[in-house]
Amino acid sequence: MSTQINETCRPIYDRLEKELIELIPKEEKPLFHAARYVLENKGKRLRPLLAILTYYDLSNDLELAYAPASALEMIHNYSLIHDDLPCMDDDDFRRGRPTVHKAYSEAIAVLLGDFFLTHAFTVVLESKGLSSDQKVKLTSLLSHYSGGGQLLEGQLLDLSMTGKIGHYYDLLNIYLRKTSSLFCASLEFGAVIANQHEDLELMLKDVGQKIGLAFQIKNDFQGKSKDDKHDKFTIFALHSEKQASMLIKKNAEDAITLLTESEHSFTHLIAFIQSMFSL
Ligand code: GRG
Repeated sequence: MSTQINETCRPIYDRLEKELIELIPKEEKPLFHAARYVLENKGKRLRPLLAILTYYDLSNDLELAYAPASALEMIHNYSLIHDDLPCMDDDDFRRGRPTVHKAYSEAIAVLLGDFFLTHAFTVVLESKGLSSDQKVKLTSLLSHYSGGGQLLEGQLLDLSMTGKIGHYYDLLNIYLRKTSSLFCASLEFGAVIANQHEDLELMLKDVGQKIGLAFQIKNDFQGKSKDDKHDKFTIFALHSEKQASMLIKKNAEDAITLLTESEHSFTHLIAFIQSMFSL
């Protein structure tokens, strides 16, 4: 990320890190120990940061967004823990440390994923300062985007395409589900916490889809050698590296255009997206 956005986001990032740890129950139980092992190892926190910055640009406030944004990071971590399992992508390392099933056990990894998934809903429902109506909308977004038609279907389609080459729309279908879904949830979270109209949510969903596509294609570059070894269906089955780079730029720029054309001023969100894609 650029220095400028790091300076803007640093206090938000630091506060979010505190919130994430605070939200894990304090008891010394194996599951909560493993939860701290995962969350103390810092990720980029893109999904909560996108939610918080969307809310900030719409309201000029930050406070109300930290807890619900943390729920998004919990869902994301659940999906990574399960994705790393031997029956899925079978990875030994995540963020430079042994994956949960390696550091603890497969049983703990399954249950920790389940814990993060369920706890995310508790966190939203117990978020301070939100109305019941807002909580219903947020939990409904969470269950929609992490559910059977989105994140889970994306993962299943992704696994089922191993060793095969599909059409571009097959790839889009996978990427929109396995990756864009949580970006859509993040941006829509920002709008709901700021009590905005549903029309704005629709536009932000569009933005989330484009950021997710750009992000997944960027991720394909980073994981290319491993994906090739495992015969994964990625953008490189259909496009050259040059075309893939153009698709990253096009989707990220289209997302920014949508935000720029809005009646709201998404200054911080746009700067963050620019920093994500070095625009
Ligand atoms: C197993 C329920 C279940 C879902 C799996 C999200 C997912 C679906 C699989 C993870 C593997 C993968 C390639 C996901 C696409 C999204 C992605 C690129 C995740 C990595 O996100 P980052 O880079 O990770 O934001 P950090 O570590 O920064 O949080």
